[in-house]
Amino acid sequence: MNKNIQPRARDRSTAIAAALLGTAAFLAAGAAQPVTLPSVVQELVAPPAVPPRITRTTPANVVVHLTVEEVEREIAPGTRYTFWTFGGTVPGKMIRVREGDTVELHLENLAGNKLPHNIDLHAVTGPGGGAAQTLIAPGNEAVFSFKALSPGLYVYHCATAPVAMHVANGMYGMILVEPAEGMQPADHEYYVMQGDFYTSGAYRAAGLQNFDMQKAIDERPTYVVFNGADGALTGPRALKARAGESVRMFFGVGGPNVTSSFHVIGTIFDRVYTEGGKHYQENVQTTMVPTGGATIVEFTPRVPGDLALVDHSLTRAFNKGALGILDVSGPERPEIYAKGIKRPLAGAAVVATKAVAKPAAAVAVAAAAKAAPAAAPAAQLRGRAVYDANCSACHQPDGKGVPGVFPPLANSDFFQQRPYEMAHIVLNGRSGELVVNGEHYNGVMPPQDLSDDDIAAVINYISTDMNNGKPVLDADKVRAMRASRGK
Ligand code: HEC
Ligand SMILES: [Cu+2]
Repeated sequence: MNKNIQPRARDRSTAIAAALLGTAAFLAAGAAQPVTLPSVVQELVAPPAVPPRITRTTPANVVVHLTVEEVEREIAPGTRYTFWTFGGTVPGKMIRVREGDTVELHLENLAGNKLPHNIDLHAVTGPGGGAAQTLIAPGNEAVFSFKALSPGLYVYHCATAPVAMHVANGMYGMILVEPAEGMQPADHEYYVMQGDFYTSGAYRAAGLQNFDMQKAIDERPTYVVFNGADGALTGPRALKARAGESVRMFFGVGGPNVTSSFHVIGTIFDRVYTEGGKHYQENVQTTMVPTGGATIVEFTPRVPGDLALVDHSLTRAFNKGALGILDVSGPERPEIYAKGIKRPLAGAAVVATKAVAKPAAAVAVAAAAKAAPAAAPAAQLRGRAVYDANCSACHQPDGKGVPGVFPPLANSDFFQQRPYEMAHIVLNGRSGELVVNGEHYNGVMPPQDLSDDDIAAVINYISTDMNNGKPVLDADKVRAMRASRGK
């Protein structure tokens, strides 16, 4: 859409200088508005919320005030990053207009910002999508108007050089141009965008992280997340619906580099407006969304439970953050979705029954362990995050393991005897005969690819929160272990 998103240095400084002259001159030089259109001010709400459906049946002049804000906040629990944003959020605030509307876009680059920015909207018909008209230094406002000719869901993004860096720092959002005839109502509308982030430290490394340009050029993201942070749509921030209610998602990919195989585990999309355009496909499992592209998906959950939004390139979902939850409430419908039955094979019955009885006694101890005061809340949070992401799949979210298959980490006599030595197991893996709480195990634990900090954090978390013990390790000790194993 934009041929000159990377203006030569001279053009760029000219444009910034022009912008510095101020809005009055800029407005005088700008195209006149058709005075006949009624003026409407766009309501802006934070994602995953969406501005209300349009009920107007005639065109308007829609005034949009977007502020560019450079803000430092968490990209993961305990991990901070400086985001560049449209409206203070990633993705930027969603704009919703009607086919035939004139959009009067006011872009303000706050005085406290460090860099020039602009906006290129894919909904614009014309070179650069508004990039040249809106390129401004901090402390300035640009006003630019365009007519929304074609209905659809469109990405907007900053197009200031280096463009990939501005986008990688969160400078993207979406504008929905509703068709003139309007859209059907839906019980829930949500706004979700995927983006890839490149930080100097590893995934979930603690503290303030810098942008890593080389990782971006190599397209090796540290994070691939929905709505600008690991966990932006999970836990208390999960999306919500009741079974039988219709859900519409406006889903886009800001990038800058990674496309999405967008999938919601546990549902089938009734309709997918492929690439955010006019026509829909029906009964779709996974839809491909390019960077700088979008889709509208509609579905109706039928049974209660957690539906997981993922990029079905799954290491992104499970190792880089591209995971969200739609929490569906409502009555069970066993005729649609049965809970099923699990039982041990005939030969294994004795072992399983014996083992299942055991943890019951340990539950009280585990509950007591939970009450133990935390040494350092930040380190403990981090340990928990590392545990949830790397250990819980096998050792179970509550640490009680699976009898005869995965040994317990909660109230484990084996762990309690030499807690610090357990870092070796995490570093190097373990296989062979093992006895935990009198139960025999003979499995394989693969080595875990974690930083020294993360290994210390997770072992300390298991010690304090699952075994009523003390923190036992720091990163230096893990480093020494790593060196001594030649690993
Ligand atoms: C792929 C499954 C898997 C994952 C993931 C996994 N483990 Fe294990 N873990 C095992 C198995 C299997 C054993 C028993 C190995 C054996 O039989 O020698 C084990 C044993 C252990 C033990 C010693 C036994 C005990 O109960 O105290 C510790 C400690 C441990 N794991 C910690 C972790 C930590 C910490 C993580 C996450 C960083 C983790 N494991 C991730 C499968 C896993
Ligand atoms: Cu920018």
